[in-house]
Amino acid sequence: MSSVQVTAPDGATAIVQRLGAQVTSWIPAGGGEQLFLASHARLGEMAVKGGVPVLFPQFADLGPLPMHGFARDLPWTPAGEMTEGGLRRASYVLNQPEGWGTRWPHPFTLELTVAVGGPQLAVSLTVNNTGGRTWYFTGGLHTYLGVADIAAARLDGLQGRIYRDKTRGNAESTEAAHALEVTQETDRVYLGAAGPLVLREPGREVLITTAGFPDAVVWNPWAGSAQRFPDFDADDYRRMLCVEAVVIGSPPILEPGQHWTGTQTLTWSDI
Ligand code: TA6
Repeated sequence: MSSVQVTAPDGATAIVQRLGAQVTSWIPAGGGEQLFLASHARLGEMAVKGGVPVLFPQFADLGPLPMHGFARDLPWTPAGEMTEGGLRRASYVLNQPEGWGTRWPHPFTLELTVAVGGPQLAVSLTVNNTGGRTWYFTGGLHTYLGVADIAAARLDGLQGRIYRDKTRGNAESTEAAHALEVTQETDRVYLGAAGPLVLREPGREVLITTAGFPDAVVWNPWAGSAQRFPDFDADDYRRMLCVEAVVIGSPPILEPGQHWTGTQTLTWSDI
């Protein structure tokens, strides 16, 4: 099966693809779809623009690996589901593939847990060093939040944070906006911005909290850059804002047998 629907006792649902363990839909109890999915996304065939792609062991182009590493392009193995405290939890694992040593010489196991119920979606990534040497990684959860119209969306919680702006050669600035409006291509790594952040638009708020992820990325390609994406319709950029939970500035260093966990929790409210 290429995807699984995870359903909480109260009817909240998430859909998780086997490819990349990518969450591609989240509908909280009593609400509508909260995540963006590109209009022409080819689910099950490739990592798609939408939902929650898992980035490991490299964020973007910060190293020699393909953009955002390889975890999003590999099939993960379902590792069980359970109901606990009103949440339905589904887990997926990814072991280092056979013969992978030439691409990434460090044995690892990843575990992704998706917990859905009530107004919440929580996605947790655990990285285990199963080898005999110490290594480090960057990465995170490249969450695409859906919005009705980017012109009316605001992101609160970043004021005063230092960010690297990829659209200006990674120049560093301090965020001045109390409520960030996205009016052009925006591609920023906010360092030490663990949140909480709040995405607001008319009639809706999404509270974004994290544990373990120290940094945040805010990305919208805007009309120009979005033209390069075969799975985007011309107006798709207006329906999305990526608010990513990431670890970039201080990569976690894992000694043999050590693990690291990061969680992003999204809480929807209808205001
Ligand atoms: O996280 C932001 C970013 O690194 C952008 O620079 C942008 O290219 C985006 O991710 C999407 O990357 P992708 O490899 O999915 O096209």
